[in-house]
Amino acid sequence: MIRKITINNPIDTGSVVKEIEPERHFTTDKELDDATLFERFAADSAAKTLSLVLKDDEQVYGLGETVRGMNKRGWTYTANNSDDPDHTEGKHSLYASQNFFIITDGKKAAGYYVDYPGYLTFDVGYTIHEELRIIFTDLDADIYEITGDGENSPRAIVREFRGLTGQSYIPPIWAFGFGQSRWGYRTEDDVREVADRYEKAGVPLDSIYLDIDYMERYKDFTTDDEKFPGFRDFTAEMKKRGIRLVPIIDAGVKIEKGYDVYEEGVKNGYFCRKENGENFTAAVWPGRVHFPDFLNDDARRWFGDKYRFLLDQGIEGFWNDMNEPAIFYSDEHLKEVFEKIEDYKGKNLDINTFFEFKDLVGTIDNNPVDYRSFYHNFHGKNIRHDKVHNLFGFYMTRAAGEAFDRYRHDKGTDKRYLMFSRSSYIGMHRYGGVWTGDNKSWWSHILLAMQQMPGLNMSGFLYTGSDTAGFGDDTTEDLAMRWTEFSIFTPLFRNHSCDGTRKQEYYYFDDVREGKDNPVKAHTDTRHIDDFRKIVELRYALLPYIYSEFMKAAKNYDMYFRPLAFEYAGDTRAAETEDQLMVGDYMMIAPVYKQNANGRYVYVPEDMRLLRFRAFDDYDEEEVAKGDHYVKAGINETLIFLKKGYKLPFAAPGKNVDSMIEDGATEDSLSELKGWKNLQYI
Ligand code: MIG
Repeated sequence: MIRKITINNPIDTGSVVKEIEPERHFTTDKELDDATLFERFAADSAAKTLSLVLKDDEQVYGLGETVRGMNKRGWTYTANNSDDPDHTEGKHSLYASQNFFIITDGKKAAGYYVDYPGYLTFDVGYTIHEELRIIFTDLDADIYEITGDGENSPRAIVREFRGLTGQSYIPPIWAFGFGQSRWGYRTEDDVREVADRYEKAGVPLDSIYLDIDYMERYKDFTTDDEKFPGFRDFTAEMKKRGIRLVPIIDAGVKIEKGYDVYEEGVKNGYFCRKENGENFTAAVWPGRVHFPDFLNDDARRWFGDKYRFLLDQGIEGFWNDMNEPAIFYSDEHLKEVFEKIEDYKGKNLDINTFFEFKDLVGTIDNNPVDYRSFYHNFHGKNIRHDKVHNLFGFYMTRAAGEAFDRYRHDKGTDKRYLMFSRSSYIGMHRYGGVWTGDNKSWWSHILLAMQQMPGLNMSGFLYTGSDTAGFGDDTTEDLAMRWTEFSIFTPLFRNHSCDGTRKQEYYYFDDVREGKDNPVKAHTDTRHIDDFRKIVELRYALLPYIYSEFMKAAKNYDMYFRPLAFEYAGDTRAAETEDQLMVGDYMMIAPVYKQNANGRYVYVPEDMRLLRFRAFDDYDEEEVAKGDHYVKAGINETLIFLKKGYKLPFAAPGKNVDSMIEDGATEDSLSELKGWKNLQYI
């Protein structure tokens, strides 16, 4: 059952697709403070807080893409989409806000969705271990309680909730293949080299991502004529080789006389404005930019149709970046900072002033002051950005999603396009997936990525994955291999890294061995690209399983990745196991995420069959009984646990996804395990 209450005047975020009458609409503080909401929450309108008492055995799951573990109890999380590349335990928010959580004692569960697009704090037993508090900036919200339809397990709650918010985005099937990316491919030849090297090594590859360098001076919907001359031909050339190019789109539009997107935006009033009516200026990659007002229907339609510039050149997928939106600085704030800096000149900076001075410059990016200084035209009203901050990435991606519908209609096709975004809010899951942003090449971030998956899936984001081998900092070969052994199970499987960090294309590590990029001559003849190839091939062999389970989850409003707690109700060991995942209905994974380890402890929640893969055609298997086991997994070995009696559908890997599909196969047939070449069951 779904119940709804409304407090004061909420903003219609567009996240919910089912109209539900609120059973109560509170319009005065007194009414609210006197009520017990959903028989559980007490309100304190002066503190703008709702709170409830958590029982000792209650766990809290959800809140989407955040730091820390799957059970959120014991920390505060803020809904405040932020471009923060340091995903450490002390943080409170990353790029996304998914304000849906479940409270469960392991048997019964109830879900809560707080539909509120501004800054919101979830204190989940942080201040007081026995209390969950939701602290609002303004007490205007729609709040839903979801208790299940006959069944009240966490998974049943998720399904009911997802019915409320609509079906998840489904990408084209090639988007389940492997994608190579790096911020640093600056020319067509750089991209060709990636394709050549993977081809030479026999590693399957479906896509190569284009980061900001393909554009002319970071201008959206342009291509650089010198570095990428003949973009259309280049796209076709790569497609012929079986590789799709996936360009990035940034949220900010460069201010430049004569640049059509800028000129049109100004002329039609499509940009976000300051209080005085002037267009708001911030600086990001291209220097000064304006932000399209994606919340305004006309502006959204206009920006969305701009994707045609690339669609018409044969592009079939995109990633939307910097859409929190990230702000390097605003002119106003920068000016203030420069003025203040004057005051420090010639001063003897002491314990107080030194840190003041240092912080002054440190606060120019993503500053709350800037987020309060521009406005949207949303549902015909002028709304200050901070009140709807967490919707910006959602509406940018919605712009693209709606435009793809129009494009399909105009072209008379039903072709799907790849779309995923960095920033998100519930509702965006209908238009695209997400990647988990700028993680680091740290072992702890393999675990973080695993722990982020269920929360994202709960709120509808099924097409998701992390930057494999890590985005920031320098990777190592063993980290890349272990991370890949996890990422082959994520629907979005992409190796991506930051400009200036150590390279991490899988062939690179052998280049180092051979003395390239390495002053010391090679010490070994061992080639590891073969191991990487075998792991990537295993992904392709698993595609019938991955794709059919993904499609089942999308169609049934279900989860593809689940915590063990959702599967083994009442099993307290399962509930405490947060470094393993259920993948689809029949599989459990337990990736190794520690350096120099040749195995790991695994909690096996029921008698299972363990497959230990060195390659899709080289594996051993054994029966493992319910209980704790130390399971060996050498650096090139991937562990898969299957429910007993289940036969795993398995295909012969090809050079890309298309090559593994029979002529005439459709999305539906493939979801039903028909139309894969050489399908067998193991
Ligand atoms: O602030 O486009 O998360 O994937 O490589 C950096 C450059 C901007 C952030 C994205 C990252 C991308 C990078 N972008």
